[in-house]
Amino acid sequence: MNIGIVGLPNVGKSTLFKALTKKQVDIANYPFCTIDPNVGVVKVPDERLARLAELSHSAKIVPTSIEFVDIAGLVKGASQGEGLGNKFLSHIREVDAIAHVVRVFHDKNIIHVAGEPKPIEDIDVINLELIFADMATLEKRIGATKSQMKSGKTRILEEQLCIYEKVYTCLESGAPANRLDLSDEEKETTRDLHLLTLKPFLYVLNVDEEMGSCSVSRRESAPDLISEIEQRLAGYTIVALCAQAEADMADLSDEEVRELGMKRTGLDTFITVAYKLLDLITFLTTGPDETRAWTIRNGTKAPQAAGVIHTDFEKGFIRAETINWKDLVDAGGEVAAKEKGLIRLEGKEYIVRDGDVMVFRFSV
Ligand SMILES: Nc1nc2c(ncn2[C@@H]2O[C@H](COP(=O)(O)OP(=O)(O)O)[C@@H](O)[C@H]2O)c(=O)[nH]1
Ligand SMILES: [Mg+2]
Repeated sequence: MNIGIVGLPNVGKSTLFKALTKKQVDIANYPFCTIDPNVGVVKVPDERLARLAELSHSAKIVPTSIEFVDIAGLVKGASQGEGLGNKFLSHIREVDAIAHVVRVFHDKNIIHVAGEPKPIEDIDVINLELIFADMATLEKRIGATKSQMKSGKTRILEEQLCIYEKVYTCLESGAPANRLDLSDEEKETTRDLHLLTLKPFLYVLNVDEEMGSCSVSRRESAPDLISEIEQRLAGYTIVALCAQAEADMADLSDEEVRELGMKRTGLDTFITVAYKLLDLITFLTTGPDETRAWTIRNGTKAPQAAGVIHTDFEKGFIRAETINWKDLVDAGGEVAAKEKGLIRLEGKEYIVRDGDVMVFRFSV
């Protein structure tokens, strides 16, 4: 599961990526400098791990991770092959979700492709390119479906056509397809089209350092421009951060960050919401060897969750001793939690919840 970092050139995508991975990538002050997408595997911050590790006297902590892809700048006309157009669009097609970086910061030394950053217009430029690309994909499919129907109308084809047209109408109105509340069945029908705007979106506002890193949901602290953007993007997840400050902090120790009065919250918030956007949740295992976070898709049942650790755990699954991490910490440990009857025995149909601490019983 991965997230593609998308946006106009020079908005701070590579800077954000560098902050994420602490891995030096090619950052230069001109468009199209990033041609091949860079992939970075990033630790997901999780406060629960340290708390559990303390409780279990674990020798080590193993966080879970997600993958970010730094995709080079999209420009107006990309869907017509402008810039490095089609290549970029095909990179976007390969990611599971899109983090759209929007330049809000001011810096006259850094060229903006359209003269000056106008965040709302910039958002539309990118979204329109993605929408145009999807419309082209759908036009082909609608045409093919119609000609298939000429040689034999079936109910399935009619239903498919109806769904394709519904999505097309949405795009035509200028809205991304993820604005539609498609049923699971409708999503299944459109899956093989790999539509760009059907992927989940999140917006990263790259703000001036003085604006600080904040979650935009704390509206009272957000400046006017951000409120305006927030209204425009109602319904989508938005994170405001200063990519440059986050990248600078990536090279500092925790102590130095504290001394400078800075906070890493922006980047951590971004990683956390990206993880949620992918519909991923974490379950935990803890013991003297290690405390570890494991990633599963929301809705995964216990045996399949066990299978993430080891295929034998899934094949020979019997049951899972399960407790919420906070209950375990509050109880003061496994023994006390057992005495209090807080550890549940869950079977094959149990749907694992975020924050479950699990011990799998299995036989092979
Ligand atoms: N002032 C300021 N400059 C930034 C910020 N983020 C990135 N930049 C600068 O903007 C330029 C383009 O950034 P880059 O990450 O390469 O943009 P990309 O084309 O979107 O990948 C670089 O010179 C960065 O140092 C920021 O938050 N504030
Ligand atoms: Mg770049």
